[in-house]
Amino acid sequence: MSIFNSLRDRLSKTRNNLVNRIKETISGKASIDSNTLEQIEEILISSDVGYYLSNKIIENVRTKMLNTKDRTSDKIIFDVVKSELKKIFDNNSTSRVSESNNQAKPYIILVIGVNGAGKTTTIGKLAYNYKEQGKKVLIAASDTFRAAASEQLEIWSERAKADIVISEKSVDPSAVAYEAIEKAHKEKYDVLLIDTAGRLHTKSYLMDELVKLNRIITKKLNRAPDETLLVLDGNSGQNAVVQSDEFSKTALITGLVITKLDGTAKGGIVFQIFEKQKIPVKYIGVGEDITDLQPFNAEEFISAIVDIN
Ligand SMILES: Nc1nc2c(ncn2[C@@H]2O[C@H](COP(=O)(O)OP(=O)(O)OP(=O)(O)O)[C@@H](O)[C@H]2O)c(=O)[nH]1
Ligand SMILES: [Mg+2]
Repeated sequence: MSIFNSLRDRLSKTRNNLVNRIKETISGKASIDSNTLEQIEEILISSDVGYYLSNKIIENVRTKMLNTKDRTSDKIIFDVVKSELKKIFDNNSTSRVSESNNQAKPYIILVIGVNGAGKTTTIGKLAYNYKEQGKKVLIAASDTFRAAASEQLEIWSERAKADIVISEKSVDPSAVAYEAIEKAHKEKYDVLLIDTAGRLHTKSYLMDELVKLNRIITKKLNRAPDETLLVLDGNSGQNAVVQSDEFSKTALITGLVITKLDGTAKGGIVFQIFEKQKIPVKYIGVGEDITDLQPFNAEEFISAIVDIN
């Protein structure tokens, strides 16, 4: 199965919600009227594209449809929706985040987010991807907060055949990260992935801990982490937008990972988050297995959820 087909398959809940429902809405209509466009707008909103973007897309569809003779063809509607969705990512020039430092060695990736978003799973998948590329990979268990966190991460490190630093004695996440950076330098690792505890932005002591972790890493490295990935659960709707706002106040996020897109009909959240934050979506999680992380490609993603053939 090609990557494209498998992506389409994994995103089928969002796809069915969009494609099937839009088709049903158009089907049998002699012309596309305002009422129909409103219904399509509702469908976009129900996929979590968001009110603002859905409205903007439909207004553009309306303008383009006015100039089109054949207003009943599915294809025209889908083409316009598709090109409007693409525009969201094309307007990338306002991105406020500098490119991550790809050349650094060890390349340090800090993974943050709220409880249960999929941080540890994403680290396992990333470790596996890097190992597949022939890199030497180390993982740091800086989630010292949750009792079973290290064991869970250890299982992932074994699956990925990556090494791991777990501190027996320290409960300080910064100390674990420090130790892992020393080891990564000494033993010439290519990549170091740092797992962190889930934290709600409302818990200020945990946010302070994240600030400290960043400070210690930056001091030890003489540079900021090369990548700070914020992991967002694709099912969490508006909360994901709030989380990206709040975490941005504490850390310089260089990329987003949006997980669990296989289990939701609301994959449109990807557009809404990008539109609001202008932080690049680097990866998407499309399942629970080690191979279920894909680099995000806007064009492929959009094709997978709205192409009708
Ligand atoms: N279907 C699906 N499940 C996922 C995906 N990513 C993570 N999960 C599941 O989400 C649950 C939570 O994942 P974790 O990786 O433990 O999340 P976490 O952010 O590390 O959680 P805490 O450490 O408790 O904050 C697990 O059951 C994972 O299997 C995904 O892309 N698709
Ligand atoms: Mg975890």
